[in-house]
Amino acid sequence: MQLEEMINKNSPIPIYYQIEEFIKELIENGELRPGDALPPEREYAEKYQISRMTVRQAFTQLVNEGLLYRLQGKGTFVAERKIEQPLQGLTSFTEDMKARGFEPGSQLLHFEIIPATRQVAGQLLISEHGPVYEIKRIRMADNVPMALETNYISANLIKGLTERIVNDSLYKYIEEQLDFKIDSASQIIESSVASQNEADLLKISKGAPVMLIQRNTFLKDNTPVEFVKSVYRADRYKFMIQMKR
Ligand code: 16G
Repeated sequence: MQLEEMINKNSPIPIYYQIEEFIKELIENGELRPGDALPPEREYAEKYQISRMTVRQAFTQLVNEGLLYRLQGKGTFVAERKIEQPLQGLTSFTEDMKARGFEPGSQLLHFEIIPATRQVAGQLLISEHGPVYEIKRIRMADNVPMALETNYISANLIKGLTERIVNDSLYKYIEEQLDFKIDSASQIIESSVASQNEADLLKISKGAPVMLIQRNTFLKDNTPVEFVKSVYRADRYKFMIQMKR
């Protein structure tokens, strides 16, 4: 299909939006694949007799949605497909990545037992200043940074954590070594933009869209087992939830 067959200049639908839909379709049906370069904006504009600004607006929108990315001086390219994460199951990062055929990895940034702040104590239902592990990790799929994760875990509940353990899977240790049953969680997801530090660690640009996720996880008897704050790349992740009426 050609763009001129698609573009209807008399339509009330803005042209930039029609271009967006056209490019989305090319990506969806595999005519444009991850890593492929798009024709320069100027070429598009001339070929289809539309203004360069309009083409730029369409490209920018798709960059913001994470479908395209720009490389300075090189052009605009098709991004990798986003990882679609179902929200019904309570899974670990390691399990999620393995299920998708990615090699899970972590880079440990910080591992320390600290006195719980009021917020952390409130979330974990322990006394303020009680000992908690503070664990900061960059979570990776095939060596590509996906998320930054900060876990707070009561050191009186989950004993014996080490740097080696959290370089692997925390949930595996809790369930297989300590024999606790991780049972339920509640999660809050909100949108934000990457700070300079987050951008450096996630290898994205400052101000790029990210999702902030807060997870409270509980054992069978409702004891809080972790309080986690994560920053996920919005260009690589989307969340899916099934609903029933
Ligand atoms: C996921 C969880 C996080 C949990 C981690 C355990 C979200 C938003 N967060 O990243 O709460 O601590 O898995 O992963 O999904 P691990 O067993 O691989 O260490």
